[in-house]
Amino acid sequence: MSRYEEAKKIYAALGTDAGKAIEKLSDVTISVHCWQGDDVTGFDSGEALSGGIQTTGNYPGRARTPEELMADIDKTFSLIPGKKKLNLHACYAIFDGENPGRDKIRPEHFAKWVQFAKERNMGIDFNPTFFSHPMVKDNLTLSSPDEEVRKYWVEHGKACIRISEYFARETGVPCVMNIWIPDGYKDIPADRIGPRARFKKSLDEILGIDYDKSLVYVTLESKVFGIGLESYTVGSAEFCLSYSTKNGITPLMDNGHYHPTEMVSDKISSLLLFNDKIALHVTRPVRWDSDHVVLFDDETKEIAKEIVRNDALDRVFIATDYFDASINRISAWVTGVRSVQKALLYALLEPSSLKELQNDADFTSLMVKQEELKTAPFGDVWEEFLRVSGTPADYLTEIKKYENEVMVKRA
Ligand code: RNT
Ligand code: ZN
Repeated sequence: MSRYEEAKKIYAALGTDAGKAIEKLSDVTISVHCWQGDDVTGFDSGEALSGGIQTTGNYPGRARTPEELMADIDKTFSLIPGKKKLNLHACYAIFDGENPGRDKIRPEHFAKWVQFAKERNMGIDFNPTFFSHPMVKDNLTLSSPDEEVRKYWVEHGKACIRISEYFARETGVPCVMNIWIPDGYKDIPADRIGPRARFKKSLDEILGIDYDKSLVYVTLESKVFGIGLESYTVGSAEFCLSYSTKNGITPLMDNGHYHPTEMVSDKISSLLLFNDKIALHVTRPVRWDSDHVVLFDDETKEIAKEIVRNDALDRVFIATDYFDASINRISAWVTGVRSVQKALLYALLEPSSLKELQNDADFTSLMVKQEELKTAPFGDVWEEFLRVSGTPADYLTEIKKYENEVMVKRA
């Protein structure tokens, strides 16, 4: 008997069907962020990364051109099992001629990405880029008191909705367009409501354009603070959640965007009760919103359990969001996405009988059963998932080879 067959029996005795878990996981799409490949640099502005987010490290091999990034995405995706979608930022526009500015970017500036996605049979998600740009004034964009600045970014938001529609039409897969602004203040503000009122107005203006809501899902990502923006963030949790609920868009939670003892895993159920869809940025905050590579750790497992237990795999847009420049970037990419998938598989292997133990107030058995599951032969089921999806279990050898043959040559 193979290790997987043995494992299947053990899980059956625990009350779950490992074969069904693999089948379900094969159907889950992960929206993979493109920005791990080049340290969130993009191609459109030549500006340093701003907005209170930071990539650290200078491991060799950063993708410097669209061609290099596409090649790295291909290598990365070949080592990730299951269904994928490509998550782009507006700063990854590819200009053949002149750069018209972020307020005037058009679908044609993403034609090469569409071709790339179509050839690989996948959809595209999108993000307007409200950072790393000279029009970010005093750390403000959509909430700026300078009307010229605010309007510029409103136009950017509208342009991005058009591009998102184009992605959806071309690929045949709806596009999730996520709005996140870095706007905030380093020190104690004198007016907290003013910037939020302007942000609200800006969002109203962006969403006021006529767009096809079956093609574009607009999501809104909140944040607690950023580097240099420690005292006040315009797009706080309360703001973003209230705005989303009131305006029928989708809330997005990034698990690096809350106070350290606040857990996104605990928030998912509440949001599911009040929203048709919700969106996630899965990351790993270490002491702050550090965007470390996602690992198969407790909180990632707990987030996955909440999605699976609540039967919400088709209601949660799962995207990754991390950037590590201190290790091989492709390995970072693959490890992070595989960790999310491992967590989902782990959750899919949880027996539903645990809920009954909770309702029967049998917390003794609940604790023992939960601990028992931790040492069940999960790895053998994961390896079977890799096998059926035709992905090698060992990705390190392949990546080291690519590093030597391709990445180190990028001087
Ligand atoms: C920043 C947010 C945001 C970005 C990306 C690049 O704190 O998490 O999602 O990471 O848009
Ligand atoms: Zn995020």
